Amino acid sequence: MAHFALPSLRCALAGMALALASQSVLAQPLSIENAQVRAVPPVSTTTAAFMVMHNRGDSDLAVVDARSPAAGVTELHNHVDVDGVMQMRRLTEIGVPAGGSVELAPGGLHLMLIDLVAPLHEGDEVEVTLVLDSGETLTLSVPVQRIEVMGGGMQGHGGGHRGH
Ligand SMILES: [Cu+2]
Repeated sequence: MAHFALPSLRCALAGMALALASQSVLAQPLSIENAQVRAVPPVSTTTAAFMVMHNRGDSDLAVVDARSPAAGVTELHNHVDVDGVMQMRRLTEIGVPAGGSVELAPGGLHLMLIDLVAPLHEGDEVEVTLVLDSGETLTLSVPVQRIEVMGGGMQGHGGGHRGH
């Protein structure tokens, strides 16, 4: 009988471990959902990462820097409409209000991965570390995914850096 009881005990333990893991994430004010890195052709030396940032804390926070071993430089970016032309702008921080969330999505806020050290393939995992204004860091393993282009806004994205 003990043999049959074991698997469910293991399940319970795994469940507890999961609960503990998510609790430690919650102890950190910032939690990340839906993170993804855009799959790009091998010739491309830049790509972008998107995600939803939730601030579970009681005070506003800001992501002030990001880095990744997959890229020489990682920057915080936004798209702005300048006289009808979408341009990318580097930001010094991305603020996340207390109890609120901010979405990094194609055509808007994103993390820019510049000078990729190697081609990224769909299905790869890219390590991305976010640096908060508190000095805390949060390291994520972000899957590389094909991201459909919605509308023409993203057309200028890849060319943005090359075009300057
Ligand atoms: Cu960008």
